[in-house]
Amino acid sequence: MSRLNYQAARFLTSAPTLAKCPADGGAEVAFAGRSNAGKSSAINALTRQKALARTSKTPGRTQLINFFALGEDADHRLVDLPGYGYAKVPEKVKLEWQRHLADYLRRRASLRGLVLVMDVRHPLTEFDQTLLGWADEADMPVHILLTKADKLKRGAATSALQQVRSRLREWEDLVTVQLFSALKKQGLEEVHARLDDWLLAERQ
Ligand SMILES: Nc1nc2c(ncn2[C@@H]2O[C@H](COP(=O)(O)OP(=O)(O)O)[C@@H](O)[C@H]2O)c(=O)[nH]1
Ligand SMILES: [Mg+2]
Repeated sequence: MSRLNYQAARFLTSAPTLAKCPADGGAEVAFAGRSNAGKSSAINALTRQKALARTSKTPGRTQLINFFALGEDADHRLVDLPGYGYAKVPEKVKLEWQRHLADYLRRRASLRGLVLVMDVRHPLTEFDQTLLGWADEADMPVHILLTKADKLKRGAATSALQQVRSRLREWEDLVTVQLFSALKKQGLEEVHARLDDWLLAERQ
């Protein structure tokens, strides 16, 4: 059983930039990942809501940072970051967003951890690796979801998991990895446990 009530998640606000984010108090966990990786679907599965974070077959539309509060107050938050890597976004906009993201990781005091969502069939893209580098610099723990695990046979999924773990061995103090499927609701408890740990930890 998770300690926080993820089903009670509600939309709080959207922000176009870090400067317009809600007050930097309490604790939050941000979800990042390539467009179409399955980020919104993961948030919906974790909160058992069908359309809390919009899912879309047209990736890359959301360029806003969306905040969700777990319950009445806004002390515990999930944050849906804009997806990256969408081809139709102009290069200038991409670079601008990357700068914001790096700032957010460095400066957001309430940010306790990053959930990095990757398609299990296409893990560790170039920008995933860039992001891991920034997280490392910011000393920000990362939990990786290898999602869409339902698209692979069990053996292939397990071997993808092992490969990613071994490629990330140098970061094993900061990074954890698991298989996930929003479609099959696979791996929810493991994510909830990680989110509980981060969101309920005493500030150091
Ligand atoms: N089979 C399968 N498809 C998924 C899963 N998660 C997401 N998808 C599909 O992948 C596409 C992109 O998902 P979405 O959550 O919008 O990705 P986002 O751009 O990262 O937020 C949609 O068509 C989803 O239905 C999953 O666990 N299994
Ligand atoms: Mg999305």
